[in-house]
Amino acid sequence: MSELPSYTPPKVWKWDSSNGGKFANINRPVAGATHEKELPVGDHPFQLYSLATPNGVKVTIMLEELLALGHTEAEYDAYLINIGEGQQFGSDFVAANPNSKIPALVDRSTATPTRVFESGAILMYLAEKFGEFLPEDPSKRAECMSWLFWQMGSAPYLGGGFGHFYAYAPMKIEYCIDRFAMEVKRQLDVLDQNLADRRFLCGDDYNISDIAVYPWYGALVIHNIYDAQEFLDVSSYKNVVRWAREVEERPAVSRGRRVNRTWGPEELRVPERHSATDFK
Ligand SMILES: N[C@@H](CCC(=O)N[C@@H](CS)C(=O)NCC(=O)O)C(=O)O
Repeated sequence: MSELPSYTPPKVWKWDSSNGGKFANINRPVAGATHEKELPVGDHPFQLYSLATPNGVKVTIMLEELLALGHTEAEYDAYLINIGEGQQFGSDFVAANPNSKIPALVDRSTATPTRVFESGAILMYLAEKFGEFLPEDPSKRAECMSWLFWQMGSAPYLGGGFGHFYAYAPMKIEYCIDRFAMEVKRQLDVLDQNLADRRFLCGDDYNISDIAVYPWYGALVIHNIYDAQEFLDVSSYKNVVRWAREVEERPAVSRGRRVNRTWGPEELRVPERHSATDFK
């Protein structure tokens, strides 16, 4: 291994806002709103404030799946939150999610509006509300919860760890890239072994754990996120590739991936979604 840049931490850490990282202009070591900003509210029961990142599309896929099953009460307005411009620190957004990260959902069909933040909590909330994509049998439900929470715990190693140091950090640090590449490959192997004799993550039925895992690890193996397909040899995880392709073929998944998207081919972007006709 090449020699590591040396750094002796001071007694008390101090914030250097100009550290050169891709997100240096938006990340701060404190929480809370930076400015007053009202959020728009549409006519539908659900108001989603989000962006088509992996955490964002989990929710739009779920809402599109519910609508595809005929749950018209799952209709939603999806508004764009541009995290690169710091819109997650506006006052109304922080009221919806004190953690200042997309996605944030507000259910206005309840007696008083119900806010839900954290994509895993949003998936569970919607699954329980509509009685879909979450098995009722306690053992099957436990398996579904286990993979859902596996995703919540694992993906930060992929995005915040590997992706950050491989694609975004201002310098390539071998120690960091090695550490997180090893962990991400281990996670891919966990998925690959699980999917060796299962069609979906929990068996024969597609559920919220597939909806949570697909936008991260599915995108990693079939969409070259972080430009790391070759580096991580993702095609060797054949069961993950097969599963990701099957999930991606679902019409609700292709619609969900387009909502709040502001990059990629123009014809696939749906920056705001208010009705099914927005996909035309
Ligand atoms: N654990 C959260 C993570 C959400 C998250 O990290 N969102 C990112 C985009 S994928 C974000 O809003 N980042 C803005 C920021 O860090 O300021 C969830 O699953 O909802």
